[in-house]
Amino acid sequence: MDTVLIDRDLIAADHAAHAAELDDDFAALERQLARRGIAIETIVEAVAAFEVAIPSWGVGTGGTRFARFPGPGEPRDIFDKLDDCAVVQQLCGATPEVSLHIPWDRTDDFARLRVYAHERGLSFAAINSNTFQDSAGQPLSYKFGSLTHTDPAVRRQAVEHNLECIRIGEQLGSKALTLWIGDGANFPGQQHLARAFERYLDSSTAIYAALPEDWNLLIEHKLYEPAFYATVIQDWGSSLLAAQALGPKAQCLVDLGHHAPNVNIEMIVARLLHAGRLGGFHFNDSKYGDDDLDAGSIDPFRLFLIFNELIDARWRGLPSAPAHMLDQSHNITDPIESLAGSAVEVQRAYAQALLVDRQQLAHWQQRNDALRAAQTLKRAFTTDVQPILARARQRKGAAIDPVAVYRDSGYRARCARTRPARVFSGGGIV
Ligand code: RM4
Ligand code: MN
Ligand code: MN
Repeated sequence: MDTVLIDRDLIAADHAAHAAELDDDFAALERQLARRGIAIETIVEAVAAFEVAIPSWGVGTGGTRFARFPGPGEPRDIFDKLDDCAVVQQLCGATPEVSLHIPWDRTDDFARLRVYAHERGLSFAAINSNTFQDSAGQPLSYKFGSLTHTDPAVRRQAVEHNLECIRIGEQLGSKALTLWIGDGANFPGQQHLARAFERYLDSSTAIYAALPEDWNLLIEHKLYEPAFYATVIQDWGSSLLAAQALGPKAQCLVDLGHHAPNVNIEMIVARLLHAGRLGGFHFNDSKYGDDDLDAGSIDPFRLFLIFNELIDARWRGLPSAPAHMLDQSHNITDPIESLAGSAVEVQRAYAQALLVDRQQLAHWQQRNDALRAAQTLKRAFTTDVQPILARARQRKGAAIDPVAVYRDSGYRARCARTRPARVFSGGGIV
């Protein structure tokens, strides 16, 4: 990594300021875990190896349907966005990959972009196509759908866009295309529900056929929005049916925010693991209808329960390595702070899940001891793993206190000087 955006001296100062306190807390946790038969070092190593990709659109300030309140020094293009992503990575050490969105991140020189990323210690995760908006110069509109549109010419255009995304992804070194469409209906009767799904299968078959050998197609479901009555790929059932129809490279992607409140997402994860089709996650949190709040900010227990299923599957020897990505929109915080914080929250859930005494859990489950089984899970969830997370960051040269280092760095103020504000009005999804 040649380009350093946060002064290394600041990180050294952060380590010096927090080392003694961290050593103390770490030693206490080490003793506690040793009593439980857990070697803390194995957990630190696992956490240090854990990565979660950043969505390029996550470093811009988001908005709601009602308004967007731009922050200072917002990234102007994908090069600026990569700078911001590199800062997140420097702070938390867990986010070396970036997921692009085309056309939002279009540039005329993707080879240069790859080098630019590499110089900042970054590489590229799944590439995302976008057929939920019209872009300048596009001949046909997606107002009434894209891959499932009633007009075959629109479907062709949408397929062609996805093929172009694959070509771009190949130049960048991506290994997956994420397919999320906004297609659906606002009125009962507007769309033939069965035929729309058939058209989806037809269009996605053409995309699947163009996938390079070592690529995956990640199919992302979402229950509603922008379509408010019916979404073509509405749920994990539709997603799984499509993946199974397409072939082994087609996998389901679970965006946590794309479910109705109270849906048992860990159960969905268990089912997709069973089917061998869990391809990846978009981590975020939600309370009502929003799908892009910071991971772990509302319901950290749910995040833990999802990781519990993943670790359990690993424990049982199921082959599965789902891609991890954040997918958030930051309306009122500095996106860099939110992303670094969210990466840590995802790591926290992972570390807690690694602490579950699975032998004991299996024992209580077998005896139908509901209370003891629940307590076994809760014991792992309520363990304060902060010293483990901080130790992993310290060892990787990231910050022990990422937000403090970031604020001391003055990075945003520097950006505000070099990136002139653009004038916006109205709302915006990201
Ligand atoms: C969608 C979905 C996709 C994301 C877009 C911006 O709700 O989560 O993954 O690419 O938003
Ligand atoms: Mn998503
Ligand atoms: Mn979403």
